[in-house]
Amino acid sequence: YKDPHFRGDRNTIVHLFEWKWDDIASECENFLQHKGYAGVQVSPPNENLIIEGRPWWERYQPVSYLLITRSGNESSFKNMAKRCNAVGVRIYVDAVINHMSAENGIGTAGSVANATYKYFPGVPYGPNDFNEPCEITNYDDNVNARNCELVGLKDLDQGKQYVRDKIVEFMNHLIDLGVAGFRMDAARHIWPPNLKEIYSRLKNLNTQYGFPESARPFIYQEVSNMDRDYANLGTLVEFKYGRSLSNVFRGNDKLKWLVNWGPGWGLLDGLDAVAFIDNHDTQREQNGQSLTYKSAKQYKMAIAFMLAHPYGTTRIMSSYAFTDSNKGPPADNKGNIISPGFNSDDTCTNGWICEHRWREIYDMVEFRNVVAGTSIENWWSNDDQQIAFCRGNKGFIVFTNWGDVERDLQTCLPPGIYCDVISGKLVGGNCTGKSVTVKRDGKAFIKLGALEFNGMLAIHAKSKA
Ligand code: LAG
Ligand code: CA
Repeated sequence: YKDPHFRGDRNTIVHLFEWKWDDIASECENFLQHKGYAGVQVSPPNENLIIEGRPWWERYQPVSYLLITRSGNESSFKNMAKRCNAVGVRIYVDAVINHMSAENGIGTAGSVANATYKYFPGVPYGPNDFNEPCEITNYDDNVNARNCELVGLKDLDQGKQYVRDKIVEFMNHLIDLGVAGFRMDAARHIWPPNLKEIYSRLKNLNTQYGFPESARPFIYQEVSNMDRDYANLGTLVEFKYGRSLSNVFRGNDKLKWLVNWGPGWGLLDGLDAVAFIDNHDTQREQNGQSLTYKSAKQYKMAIAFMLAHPYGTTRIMSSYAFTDSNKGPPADNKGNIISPGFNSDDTCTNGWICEHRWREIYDMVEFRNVVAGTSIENWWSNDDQQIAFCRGNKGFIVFTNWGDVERDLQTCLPPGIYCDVISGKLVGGNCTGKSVTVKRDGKAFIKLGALEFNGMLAIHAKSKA
């Protein structure tokens, strides 16, 4: 359950938050495959409660397991999985199985949600399929956190065979349709032995979509405190990763201390972790600790560091613009989601931010592919806010968060002229941005000013002029 089944040396899952399935299919074909992205995390695909004003969080209020939402229906989902897999991009589903909706109403497929009496005929679930009502008041108390209602959401009893059967049926249906794995929403609120049984009954990934025989789905669980009981079952999203790294790139800590980034900073083992800077929740936190697209320079540095560093399975957030934290995706007055449009420089229009289309970010996804399998060598720091390191003899990166870098540094690369992939790129043998001349001893004179547009410089084996 810990292998994401990426194709080749590709890396990184991009969370295309609230995107429509048809748009994701096109994005796999037109953009993601060419930039080396390995997978897409999609918003919950099953029917959710329609909530007044259409906040994004209505998708975390399930009404049934029918695959009909504002993102599309089952046939568009199937088409997306087929087209993305065909170009080597995997699909990971956000699986909301801890609970059903908190309120009464109608779902996106027209099913009734009777939360008061706990009838969800679209599944169907009835009152006996839920835990006794109580409110979660102590996240550190396993019984309270797992058997009570998370913000009032009706809490399913995964201890019941019937409930597990319905969940397994739902997830296996998605495996049939070609998905590679699941983000387990609210996993911390589900008993590990019940999750274990659910995972064990999942089918192997569908070989028709290019997965190897006996491939188990990739599982990454939303657990905010590190808990071995969950890490034994699959991987975990590592919340500390983005918070600590954001703190560093905000200037509250020194870059030099990143020398032992990883378990040395209290993080999980990299093989157990999905690493990310921000997600759809943390980017909405009041006085949040995580950098987001709103602090672009610092944010791009944190992401560049994440992608340059070998730790973890990496995930990039791809957002739409918001100030009101409840605001749903760009939509017309009937509530239909408006597709992103694209500018000539690859960035998005129509209210979509599309961090994954920012040049510095996708160029670092390529960097990570090029250096796959190598380790960090020749770590350098000025003992303060400037660092540099090599990835084997394939890549080299420099950061400054304070003061100008103007000195010779060891790049570990074979001699030659390389294009910096942050300030520009290699086009027809020439660099559109800075170039770096690596001398015979592997050293190069590096110039990177603290006030430049970007706070990093990166070269690699495939950016040689
Ligand atoms: C998650 N991870 O474990 C999601 O990442 C997170 O976004 C989900 O909460 C949560 N678990 C439950 O799936 C989101 C919003 C909540 C929202 C909830 C249900 O962050 O704010 O709650 O989805 O839609 C909302 C209201 C609450 C209200 C509740 C029930 O904000 O005030 O009590 O609905 O009506
Ligand atoms: Ca629960």
